[in-house]
Amino acid sequence: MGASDFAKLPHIGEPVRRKEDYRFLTGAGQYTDDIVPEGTTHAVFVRSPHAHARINSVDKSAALAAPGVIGVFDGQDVAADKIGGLPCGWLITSTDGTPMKEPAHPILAQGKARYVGDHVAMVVAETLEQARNAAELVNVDYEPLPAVVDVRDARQAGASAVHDEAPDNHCYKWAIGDKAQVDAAFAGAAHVTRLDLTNNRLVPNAMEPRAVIGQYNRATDEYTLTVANQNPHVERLLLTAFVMGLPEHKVRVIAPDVGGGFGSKIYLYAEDVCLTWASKKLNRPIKWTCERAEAFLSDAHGRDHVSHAELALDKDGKFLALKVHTDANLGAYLSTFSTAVPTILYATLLAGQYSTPQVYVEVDAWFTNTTPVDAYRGAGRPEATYLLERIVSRAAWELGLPQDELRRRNFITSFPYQTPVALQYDTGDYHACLDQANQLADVAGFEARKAASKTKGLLRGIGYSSYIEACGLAPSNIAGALGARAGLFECGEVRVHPTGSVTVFTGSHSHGQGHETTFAQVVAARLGLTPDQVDIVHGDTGRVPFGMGTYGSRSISVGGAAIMRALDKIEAKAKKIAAHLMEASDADVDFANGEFTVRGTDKKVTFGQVALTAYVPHNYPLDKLEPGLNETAFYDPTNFTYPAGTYICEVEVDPETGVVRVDRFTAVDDFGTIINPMIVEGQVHGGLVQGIGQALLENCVYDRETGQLVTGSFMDYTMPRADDFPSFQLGHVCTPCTTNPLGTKGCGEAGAIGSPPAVINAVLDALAPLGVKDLDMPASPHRVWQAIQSAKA
Ligand code: MCN
Repeated sequence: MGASDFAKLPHIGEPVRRKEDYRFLTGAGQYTDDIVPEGTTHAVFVRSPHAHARINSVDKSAALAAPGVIGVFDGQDVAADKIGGLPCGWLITSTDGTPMKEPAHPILAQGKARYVGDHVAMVVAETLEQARNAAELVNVDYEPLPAVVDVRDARQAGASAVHDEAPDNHCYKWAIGDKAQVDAAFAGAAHVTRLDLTNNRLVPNAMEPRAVIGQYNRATDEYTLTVANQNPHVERLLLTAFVMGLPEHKVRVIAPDVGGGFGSKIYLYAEDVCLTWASKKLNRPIKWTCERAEAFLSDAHGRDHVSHAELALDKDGKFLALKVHTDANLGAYLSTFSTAVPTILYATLLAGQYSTPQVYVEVDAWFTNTTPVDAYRGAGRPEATYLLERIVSRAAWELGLPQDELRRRNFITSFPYQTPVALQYDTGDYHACLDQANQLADVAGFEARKAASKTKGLLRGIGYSSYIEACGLAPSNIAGALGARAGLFECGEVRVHPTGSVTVFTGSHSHGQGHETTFAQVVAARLGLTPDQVDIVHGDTGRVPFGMGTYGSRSISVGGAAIMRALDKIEAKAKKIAAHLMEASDADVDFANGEFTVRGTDKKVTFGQVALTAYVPHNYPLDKLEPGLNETAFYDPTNFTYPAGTYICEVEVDPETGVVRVDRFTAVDDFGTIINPMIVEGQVHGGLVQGIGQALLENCVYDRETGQLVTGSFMDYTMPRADDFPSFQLGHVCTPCTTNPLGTKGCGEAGAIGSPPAVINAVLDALAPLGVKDLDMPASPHRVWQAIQSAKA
């Protein structure tokens, strides 16, 4: 079935209420911490209080003698059992052909601790309190060493080395684009706009903290790892093949209800391995649930780029070339996907929505004594969009053009479009998004609102951002060529029951995105059922055949497409059964609205009759047909999907206090065919809140001297709240994706990608009369006030 026929099916585009919300809203969800296997013990981690320190010794004796303690483990125990380090899933090759530096990432520190929060020991006790008390008795002899936390320090000659394997802290130098062509274009430019910027480090804060239960069954020699995770099969593969050396079939990974992830639950973490490993040593189930302050130290952080960009334009404001250099902070160790974020997921997006003929991007990635950095909602694409959309607005101001006008002059208008940085966009209508955004945002009324703000002593500004992202990760052949150490297909199994209801097993994982509803809509639409007749199962390697999980807004476009493939097989087999029932050739059978008909006759049978016949095969052509109606498909996409849109933000700034208030925010997105507009709207709202949060409030700060995490709790790290936002104005344009059978483009990250530059551009527009030309995120009152004072000075 083609994407255009699919879009016309019943339930597609319907705002079906989320099936999963009944259990969530009535307290019937089953999160990892709700699960208490018989005999559960509790783990507490002893974490380094130093950003960098030699570990001279770990004295476990007092902890081992404490009440209730049944085990204390440190790096030496890990080494003795030959448990490997945590692997990195993406190999980046430097421009000189050498592989990235890949120092070992032990699950419990060996010899050195490399960031505040690094795991040094694990205490297991009968109760959580006993484990906590005993953890205080583990006596670690640390010898503090100098620490580097900022890339600007890490890259200095003579900086303290985080790893012996990378004495200059350099992990890799990577580049994309044609430097010579870019230099030539700059030589002939009428105007060059330059910009230095920092993309601030963020701490992901899912509502449910990470949680793990490790269990071992002596009778079967099998492990069960229950973990708040976004991709249980990937977790199992990494754990078994790369770290513990176990056969995959002896480990079952269950990710039950998961309360948000935003990327931070993609990875194989040290805690997951420690609990699995120790559950066999102690022959007891072990549970660990992260504390909120502990999560600030131990969950992979996001962003943290320092960049310089230059945009060359001709006399008419047409972009000639873009040149970017980025220093990316990877933290102390390479987290699972960390190395792909500032390269593949970032630099390849720097063409944006524009027909810039030449783009050259160079990335240096550095180790620092900080928590590892990895993908966080958007992963690389927010960093690309922030840089590009900031420099485009700056260029517009320098040329005296309206922000939207310069964008219009440079939009790509013909598809497919091959960018100079590897990606090929299949569809889009960037003018339509911008036009609709201008209309919804009532840009025509901006000057009047600005005058009204002025009467209150406030400065009003307007900011644009026209983002594009690549999601639906990923064509395995492209990902493999770019260094991925895994395939990125998805798997779906459709099991039709004898009574015609359906259970679907998907390798995608829902942790807030509503898959139980939208995937059911897709299956119901295809089979002529209601969404209530379809159940979606995910998050269990023991039930789902295989899966690559959820991140990169891939689930509907890749996971949904795998289900569509399985449905194609179901339909083909069901037609054969229907043909047998109606004594016709299956080539003459059509299927629509849950009914099989024979072309040119009035014969018909229902999907329910066919399902029953599949399992009650009396009088069945067994030589031609197997009983049963159960099909599995794997789908590997041929391209990414390219959601795009224009966001417009309007702010009021109080020049006396530096306080910024977002007064209006308009987001017009193109997600191709939309399955459930209500869920999509919720996804956009969530993304916007995270993006605007980064622009105005959230900031992860390390002390540059001591390496201590200064923003280690919600007292210092400002999470956005509902009253920080206006009611969002949303609009949609639809150019269906041409490379998947649903026509969908991912929507889960768009808001977080498109919004930060819109906000900062709006603040800069408001402050322009005061001479403020630059501002880094977050535009906190203090920072805005300082910028105003410096401009005055
Ligand atoms: N959808 C739709 N029509 C479209 C596109 C999507 O109806 N054209 C629906 C999908 O069927 C799905 C939801 O919207 O129910 C999101 O789909 P998709 O864009 O495919 O994204 P994923 O399901 O793969 O979710 C991942 C994405 C990412 S990468 C992050 S990070 C993120 C996000 O989703 N983390 C989230 N949204 C989140 N929402 C919640 N509540 N919690 C998180 O951790």
